[in-house]
Amino acid sequence: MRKKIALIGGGNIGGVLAEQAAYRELGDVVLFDVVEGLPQGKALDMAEGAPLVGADSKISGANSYKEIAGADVVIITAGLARKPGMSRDDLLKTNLSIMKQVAEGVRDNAPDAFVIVISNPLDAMVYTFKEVSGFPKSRVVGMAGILDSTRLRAFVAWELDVSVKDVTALVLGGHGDTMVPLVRYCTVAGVPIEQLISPERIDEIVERTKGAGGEVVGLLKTGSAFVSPALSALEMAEAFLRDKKRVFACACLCEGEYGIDGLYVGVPCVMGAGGVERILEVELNADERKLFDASVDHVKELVSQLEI
Ligand code: TXD
Repeated sequence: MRKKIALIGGGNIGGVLAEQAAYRELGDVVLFDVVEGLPQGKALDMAEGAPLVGADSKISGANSYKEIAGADVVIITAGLARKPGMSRDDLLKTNLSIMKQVAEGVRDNAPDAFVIVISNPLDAMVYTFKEVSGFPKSRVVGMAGILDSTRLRAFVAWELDVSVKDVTALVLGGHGDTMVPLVRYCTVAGVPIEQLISPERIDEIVERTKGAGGEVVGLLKTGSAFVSPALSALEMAEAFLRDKKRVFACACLCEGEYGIDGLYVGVPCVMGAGGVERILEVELNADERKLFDASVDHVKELVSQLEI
């Protein structure tokens, strides 16, 4: 019996999620959107291509939440994306009302699902979903740090002309300009990058990581990154579905961890069949702690604007 994956939002990221989840046979896929025909058309196209990849997952499109009944995993991209000149926080008001609607739909139709929120502003949207749905914190997580860490890994690999496979990285904090790339924990096959790259170049790479989302928005002009976010969320979904105990930076509900009480913030966690199974508290030096606390303060301020 294949698992069921519901994708709420059939836009740029939702489309890549549906294609990759189905073609990798992570489970049967239901692509949900409010636009009539959009999810159905995308699903039909992907289903017709399945013979070419030999994938037998069922792919369907839906405009009714009834179609997501019993989903094991729900990945949410519903909401507006940034345009050039916009910050992620500018999306708060519009995406807040959408997220409330989505949370009710998921709560009422897929009450046992593991939920990955992608919509921006991420830290506020995942908090909103948790508050409205009432799901346990282990089953509600935000996708952000894994993407930011992946971007840092790519930049380091390009700098050193080494395989992207051999670079590891951790980016913590809020998913925005205050995110905290932890240089001390970034390595190439275990070798700290500070032994391989000059301080000046490391600073430039850190700044590029923090601005990477905006860099793509500036080039695309009509929307934001969609392939790397989708693949990041699929790593999380696969860790849950296949109980892989992966360690990622994700937006998790911290209740005491890192001295945070009751906020979703990007921290390292272990992800498996229990969802967010535990949060790893890594040692932060004084400078890292200062940056992390500033990022947490920004998330706190953003969440304080929510009227849930
Ligand atoms: O790292 C991250 N978390 C970020 C997240 C990385 C990149 C993009 N980030 C955010 O994801 C972005 O700022 C947006 O808030 C979401 C989705 O981005 P995407 O690029 O997929 O946006 P699209 O292409 O506009 O798709 C959004 C879809 C679109 O088809 C709408 O019709 C649909 O959302 N939508 C809804 N679906 C369900 N229910 C409701 N109410 C709804 N409203 C709009």
